[in-house]
Amino acid sequence: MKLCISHKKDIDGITAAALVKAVTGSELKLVDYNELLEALEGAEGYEEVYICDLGMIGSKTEEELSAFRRIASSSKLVYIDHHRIAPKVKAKIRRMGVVCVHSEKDCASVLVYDHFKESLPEEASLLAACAAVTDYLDDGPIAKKLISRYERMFVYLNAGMLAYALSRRAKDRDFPYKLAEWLSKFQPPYKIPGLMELAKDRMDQIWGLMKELKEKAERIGNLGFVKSNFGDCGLVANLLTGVLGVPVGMAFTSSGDMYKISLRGSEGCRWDLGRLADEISGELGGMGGGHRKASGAVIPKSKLDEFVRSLAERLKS
Ligand SMILES: [Mn+2]
Repeated sequence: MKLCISHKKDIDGITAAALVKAVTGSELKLVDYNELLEALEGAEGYEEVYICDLGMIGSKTEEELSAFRRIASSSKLVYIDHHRIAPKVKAKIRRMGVVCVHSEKDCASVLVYDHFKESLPEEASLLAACAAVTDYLDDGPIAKKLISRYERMFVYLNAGMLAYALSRRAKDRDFPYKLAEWLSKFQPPYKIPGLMELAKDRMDQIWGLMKELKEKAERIGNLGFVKSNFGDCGLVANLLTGVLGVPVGMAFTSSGDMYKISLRGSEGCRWDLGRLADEISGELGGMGGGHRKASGAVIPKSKLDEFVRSLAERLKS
């Protein structure tokens, strides 16, 4: 018996799982980052275990490493990923006898494809190429070569359909498994039953949302902001930058007596939104952080106006 634990939240993780399944016949366990440790607990007793597209969480690294060590002592363990990993941790993993396929330059599916290419049909490269597009790594050294085997738009359109269908079905826990099953048969995505309709539905949602944002969103200087009733604050904040033509978009949604906030930066964003989210939320009794152009925070509801004013002020210079 073989097992593949992979990321369930995006097309890269699901495609990586599908390719591993196609080659090894592995059982699949699709999880989110914070569920890796739990999944590792149930991974004993298999001959081979594959872990794909799941970066280690800083605060849990020690526990994850001891789970790796336990599994590697009785099974073949293969770790295929592209998230940043401390060189020390990577060396530790290798010393345990784990096969570690890692590069930050290509997405997990492309690394899986490359690792198994002798055992995969040519068609599998289309799926890896699509995954690279959805993970913003179409510029990766291996991905570039795979994409160039196809007509460019054929790859981008199939990739977009996969990503949109998945986000349309975000609440359906079985959908990632169904998608992995279809992809493991190497069908071009557009032939997957119902996929185009789901993608179209998602486009309708997004188009409607953009129109709604035009009416509801507010702006102070470089900052556009809106309360999101739609859920996906990251998406809304992202759309806002385009709809209002501002460098920074902010969307927030109610969560108990706190607001959850997402910040997104467009091309012209020259501020570190991760640092700003951390600083301002800290000053207001909340918490936050993230990347330069994508970050988040949680703050007490009463502090919302202050957060907006303070952020807009810092985006002046
Ligand atoms: Mn990925």
